Amino acid sequence: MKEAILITGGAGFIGSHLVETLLNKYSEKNLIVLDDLSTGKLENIPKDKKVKFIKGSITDKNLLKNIFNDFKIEKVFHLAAVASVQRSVEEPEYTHQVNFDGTLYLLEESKKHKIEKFVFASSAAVYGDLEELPKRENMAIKPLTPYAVDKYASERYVLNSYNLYGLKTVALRFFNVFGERQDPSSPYSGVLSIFIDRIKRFQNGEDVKITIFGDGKQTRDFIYVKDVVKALILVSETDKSNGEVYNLGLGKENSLLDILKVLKNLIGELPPIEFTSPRKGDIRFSRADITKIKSVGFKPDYSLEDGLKRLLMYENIKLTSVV
Ligand code: NAD
Ligand code: UD2
Repeated sequence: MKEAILITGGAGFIGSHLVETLLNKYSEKNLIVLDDLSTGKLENIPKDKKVKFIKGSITDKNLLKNIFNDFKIEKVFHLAAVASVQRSVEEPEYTHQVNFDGTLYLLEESKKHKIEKFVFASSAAVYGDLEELPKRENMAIKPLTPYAVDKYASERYVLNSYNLYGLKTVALRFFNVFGERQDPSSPYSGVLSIFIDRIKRFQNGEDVKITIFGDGKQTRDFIYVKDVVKALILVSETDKSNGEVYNLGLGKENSLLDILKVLKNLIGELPPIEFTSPRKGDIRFSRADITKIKSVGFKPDYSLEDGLKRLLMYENIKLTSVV
């Protein structure tokens, strides 16, 4: 039987970067990408004979059974999800099936087949709008949306599987991830993907604006996607992480105004900026305490500015100076 690593959601933004890195790192392993292409794209998946793409849903129990019977799955990186909070509010039942039931089905197969490690993509959304900063893993949580509730419940099932059944598991609470291939097409897409899209269109002569909801002083802990991949692989390789949850950000706060300043320095002229009312339920400040993940050896490679430069170059956006 062929040994393989299963990446759910591998056609998506973060998952596709993970597949790319795993392909370079474990050149002898087969990589199985399970994705229903609901938001992911086929062209995101690297073309390589070691990568097998299966189009299907994590809610399809028979499909999961077949995958685990056909391959010797060693590790699971579980990233497939309804990743849009807005969609979770509009479609809570569907979201629950994917974001919760799907996780449970994958855990069941993983347990049955005694895999080596199960890595789960959770979210800083579990903290909700509690004000205390920085966020530590052992702080109170306040999941305010179906998305956040299902992420938290999944997280607990994932972590309890280690204590109850000895399945080696770990969960990471991603803060605000940005980078190449993040889809800017929805108003609820990651703010940096939207800013970069507007800059690109502005440089192409389109009449576009950057919209800021509120005063722009709200902060987020942005982390570049390659550092997210680095952390996912790191926690998958150490037994110290078994049954543990970790925040994943840079541990730094940047306001939208700070970021626009950085972008202006890199690019020169920005599109006009329009300030409008804050979004309902918007969180004012956010920052991760990353002491815990650092204690297992995580060290980010990219500052916010490094990540932004790479993203701008990928998008062929003209920079003012050679960087
Ligand atoms: P994404 O939408 O690009 O990726 C999700 C992938 O899952 C897509 O390829 C989609 O087609 C796939 N998928 C959805 N439903 C599925 C199903 N039923 N069966 C199989 N595949 C399915 O989003 P992303 O930003 O890459 O997010 C990846 C993970 O990280 C998600 O679990 C998300 O909740 C989590 N996360 C992301 C961020 C962020 O800032 N991007 C923050 C916190 C948590
Ligand atoms: C993130 C997640 C969201 C949920 C939430 C929980 C992303 C893309 N979103 O929302 O799914 O988990 O955390 O806390 O990861 N903004 C603008 N202009 C724009 C777009 C956004 O000003 O064109 C603002 C927005 O109002 C917010 C900030 O930028 O204050 C960041 O917005 P976001 O949607 O990228 O991320 P966030 O943290 O609100």
